[in-house]
Amino acid sequence: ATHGHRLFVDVHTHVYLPRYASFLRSRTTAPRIFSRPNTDNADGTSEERLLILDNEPSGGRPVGPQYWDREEKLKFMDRHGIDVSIISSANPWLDFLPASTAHTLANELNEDLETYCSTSPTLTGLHNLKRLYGFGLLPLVPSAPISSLLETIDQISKLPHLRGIIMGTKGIGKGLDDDALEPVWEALAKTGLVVFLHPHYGVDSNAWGEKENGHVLPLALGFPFETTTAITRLILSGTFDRHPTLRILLAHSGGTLPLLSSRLASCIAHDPLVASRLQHDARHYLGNLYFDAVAYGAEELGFVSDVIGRAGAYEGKAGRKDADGKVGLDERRRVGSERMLFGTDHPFFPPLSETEKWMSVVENLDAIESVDGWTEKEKDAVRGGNALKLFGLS
Ligand code: 5CU
Repeated sequence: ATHGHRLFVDVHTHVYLPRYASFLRSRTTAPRIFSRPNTDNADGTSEERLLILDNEPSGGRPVGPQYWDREEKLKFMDRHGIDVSIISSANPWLDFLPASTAHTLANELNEDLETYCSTSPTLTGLHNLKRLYGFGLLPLVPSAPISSLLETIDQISKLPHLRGIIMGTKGIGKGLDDDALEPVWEALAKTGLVVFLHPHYGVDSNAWGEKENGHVLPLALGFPFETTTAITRLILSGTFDRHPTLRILLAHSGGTLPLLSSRLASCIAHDPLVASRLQHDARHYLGNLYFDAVAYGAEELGFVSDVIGRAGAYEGKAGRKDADGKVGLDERRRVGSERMLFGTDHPFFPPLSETEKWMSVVENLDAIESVDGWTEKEKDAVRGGNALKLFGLS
């Protein structure tokens, strides 16, 4: 480790496992990987491109070993001083498959990921840790039998290097607030597996207008809005009242939920259909959640920690408990920072031209370093200590 005894742990870092990449190469419709002549030079070589969605601009994006090769992941980690990564399959996971194929492939990919991690190098020094751990996959596809989801949760919970699952927002077709998923939340709460909630679809692309803006609007806005809607629906379904020990990690610092949680609370309080449904004010539930620190700005991270840190003031529905002597900003930020965790989004957001370090990583590390009110202890925890605790690695 390059930072003394303080470890850097990346909780938001993806892979298309070799078996999944081969599967995508065998497909003729999105999602798929296809070859085409390399447009950068006319030397007759071809390049592989990944098309995740049918309407992606410029025929998808170039892909290479950084998407599947473990050596590339480790090189990236070394280059950025990252000691441990908790890797997850990248979107769109198994969403597009029929239930039985999804079940078989999920089980195979979970075994593959266990091997990928368990045979990774051990960290040198005091820590008896591997450099890679993982989030497994559930066969969350339309009409999946709940029994196949429960079986796969059981499989993952027995694979020692898998510490959670990554999940999109569709559930088995009706979203995460689908009553049919109740046994799944129950099983996840019981196993303690961390659920990494991650977007894929964005929102209705009509919102993006007619100007060509590349990938910017769906990625910068659509992704976080999708996460915001999914987690808000889960909160409204009372899932956290029934399963307060569920551990859900939200991609991209929770999207816009931190900014909108007081508005959400107010809308609930003014809606007779929902007002009596939840045990707590909506702001309370942010204290049940974990947030990656993939927001690219110190002010945003500070704000998110502030909002998480205030969640404890909203137990029950009687309004703010500490309305008279509000807890100070530093204390709220300290409490909130315990639920925030460094991430990179590798191999997405590669630099447009060759650089030693990736701007996307440097920006996220600089942001953590510069949050007002976070002490060195809190910054260290966000860079790694919180992840070691959450994933049972300390
Ligand atoms: O750049 C992108 O499209 C993505 C993506 O698809 N998935 C992700 O996790 N980050 C960025």
